[in-house]
Amino acid sequence: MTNQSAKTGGELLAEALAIHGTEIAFGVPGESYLALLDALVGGSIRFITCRQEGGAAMMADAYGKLTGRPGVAMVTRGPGATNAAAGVHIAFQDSTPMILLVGQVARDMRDREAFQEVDYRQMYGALAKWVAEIDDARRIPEYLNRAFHTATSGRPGPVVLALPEDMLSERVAPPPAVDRYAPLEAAPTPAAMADLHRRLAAAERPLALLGGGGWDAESLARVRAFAEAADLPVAASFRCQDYLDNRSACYVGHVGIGINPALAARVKEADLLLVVGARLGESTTAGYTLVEPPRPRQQLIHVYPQAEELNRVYDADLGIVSDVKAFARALGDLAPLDGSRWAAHRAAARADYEAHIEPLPVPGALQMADIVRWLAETLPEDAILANGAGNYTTWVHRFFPYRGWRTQLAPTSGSMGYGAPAAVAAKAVHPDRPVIAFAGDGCFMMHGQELATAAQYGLGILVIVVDNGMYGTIRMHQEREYPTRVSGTDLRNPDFAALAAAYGAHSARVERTEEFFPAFETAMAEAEAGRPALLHLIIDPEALTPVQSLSQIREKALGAA
Ligand SMILES: Cc1ncc(C[n+]2csc(CCOP(=O)(O)OP(=O)(O)O)c2C)c(N)n1
Ligand SMILES: [Mg+2]
Repeated sequence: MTNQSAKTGGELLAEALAIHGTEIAFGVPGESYLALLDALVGGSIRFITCRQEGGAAMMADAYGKLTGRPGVAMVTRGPGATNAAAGVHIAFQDSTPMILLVGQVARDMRDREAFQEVDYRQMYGALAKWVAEIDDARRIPEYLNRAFHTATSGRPGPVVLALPEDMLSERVAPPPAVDRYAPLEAAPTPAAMADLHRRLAAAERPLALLGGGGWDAESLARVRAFAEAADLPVAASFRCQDYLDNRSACYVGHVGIGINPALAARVKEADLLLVVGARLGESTTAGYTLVEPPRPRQQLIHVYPQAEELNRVYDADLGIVSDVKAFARALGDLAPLDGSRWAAHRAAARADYEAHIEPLPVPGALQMADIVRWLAETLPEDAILANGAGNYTTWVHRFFPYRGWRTQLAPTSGSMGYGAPAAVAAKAVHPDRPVIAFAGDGCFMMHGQELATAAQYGLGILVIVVDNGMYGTIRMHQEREYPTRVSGTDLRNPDFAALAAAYGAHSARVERTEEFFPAFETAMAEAEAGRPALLHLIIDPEALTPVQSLSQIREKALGAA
């Protein structure tokens, strides 16, 4: 190369990522993007080498959730890109800013179905907010500028950029760099806020519901102050339980899977729903029954950062296109509301919530509710709890009072396996905070190999595997729909403690509630010293839900048949 100042596409890409604030990238290497990997050598971006691209993409999602900035994952073409899909889907459904960089075949081989070639625009068309392929290294600053803005503006979400191999290695005269991205913000109009104030002031049984992307701790503190001043009951949408400190007298519970029936009734009977940031998806609305499309019975004020989402499913009485941060600021400017009319309603809803999180005894020697309540008392406030999908999540979601923004990492897409990789990313972002992943025996096997990543980088996470020897959630549905006909849901598991030990993690087997407490203390001491740990909890298969045993679910279904 004669031109000394020329740079490779990989170098320009690494520079652009650094300009936009990327500190960590999660990935699995591939020969399709060697020039990008090369550009990371000696640079400011830390590359965390993962064991499967799904885990890498989930880590990028968790990074995006924790920092509010796009999490970056790097994967190879074909199999790498297809493995990463679950993480991109999570980021889409959770409105998480994320950028997935995918190696691609060389430009002169495109459209021949060359080795591992995939058309990412088609493949990721329905899973990502934006998909593009960068054909010209000189346009990298332009594409990255758009990628960071697209991932963070309006409804945040994942962006996929395909990178032809020869584009990454080509040397070009560096184009002018761009400044660091600054997400754009839509704010509510004064007229909309005045309308909101009028409607709230006239309500008898209002209920606020928080969820979705784009929040930060400061905005949520503003919402909390507004709610507490107005005595307004506030609920969390599915898996957004850490948005409002659950100890606030205004917090009335989780509108998600396993909803408190008393809260479900209150959502239905509310005369005004103030929904901020949440889409009102299937899980939050109990299959579109608590709030019925297209004309809910409740008066609906829907605040959302993207106009297209408003009036898409629900015809709102007042739709407000606004970023949640700007909306939270505007709430602070409203004239005070007199909450005396609904104060008793709020207090009753709060009492229902408090009763609902009291542990209930279940079959067996291991009582998950007691363990989770003990954890809530023992863990510092900033501890981060991650999980994937399965009935084991019910114990955490129901009995753990979340106390701060982003102390919960849980996918609304219900993607199994998310807990362990999310915990790895959380520990990389917040080395000083305790990070605990909950996983089922089924869930852990999906991305549990990222324990090796935790061990490699000295990331002291604790994974709590709740082992009931089955894909419990599906068995539950099976017993409801096809009682006694067990099909495809039994699991014969490895010895999880031995498996963790093989990864270099500290581990222990726990069969009784009282064994958990000392085992936890030892595991956390190991984790604090930078060694990942795993506790293998054996739970009675009968203890399938906090309220109904497996046999009770079966008997009920047989009785109804
Ligand atoms: C990736 C993925 N595959 C399948 C499912 C369907 N699914 C939901 S929960 C579940 C079982 C989870 O089993 P486990 O982790 O052992 O938890 P348990 O329900 O037994 O507590 C399955 C298979 C899913 N949500 N995600
Ligand atoms: Mg299980």
